[in-house]
Amino acid sequence: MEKRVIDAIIFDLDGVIVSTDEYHYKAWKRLADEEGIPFDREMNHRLRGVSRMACVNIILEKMPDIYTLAEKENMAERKNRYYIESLGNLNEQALLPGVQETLPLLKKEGYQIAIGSSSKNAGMILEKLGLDHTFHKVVDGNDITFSKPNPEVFLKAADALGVRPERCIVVEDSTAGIDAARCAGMFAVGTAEAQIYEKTQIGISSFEQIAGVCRRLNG
Ligand code: B16
Ligand code: MG
Repeated sequence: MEKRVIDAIIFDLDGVIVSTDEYHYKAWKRLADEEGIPFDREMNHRLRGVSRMACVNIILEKMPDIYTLAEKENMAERKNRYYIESLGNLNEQALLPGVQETLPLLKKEGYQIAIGSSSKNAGMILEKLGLDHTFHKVVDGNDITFSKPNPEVFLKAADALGVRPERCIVVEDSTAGIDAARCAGMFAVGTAEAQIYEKTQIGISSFEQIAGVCRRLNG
């Protein structure tokens, strides 16, 4: 493995910290079924990490001229309503395995930790999970102009932490997020389906492995 000095770890939110990726899927599925638009889990993979409106455009890519911009915006707003409804009972039980134990450990080892999420709901989700004071910085969909695969969210997180991009690790479950991390010059760690993505530099199968990756990189 290449050697780097790592000072900070930037985590994606949906699908890395918390299982809200499944809630996103169910909200899009409900909308698509109501509209009679074909939608399955395979298409859902392409929605990971990208903004709400970009998701609408992916879902409608085989019928680009059927819906007006206003109708598309309405679909995005409806999906968000379904999504927020489904988050009603969200609590720490939705945290992905290993998160609760590993985050304090990384902080204890001296790493800066941040969230770099495309979601505009990130603040509310972190609050429900009791993680609103855990990360040193949170950069989300409200802070950026371009969503992943654009590197903006991760570059802003590194800047907020005061850490150079090459000293950051990004942990991501989406290919768009891995592309964004590489474009930012950061070290890209992939979980879930991003474990086997060609641009992922290390794939991990459990969250606890992040501490080991940092130690190995720091030599
Ligand atoms: P919202 P992440 C992303 O979050 C999700 O992966 C993606 O599926 C979603 O469309 C995007 O946030 C926007 O979310 O509609 O809540 O603003 O994975 O970057 O944490
Ligand atoms: Mg994600």
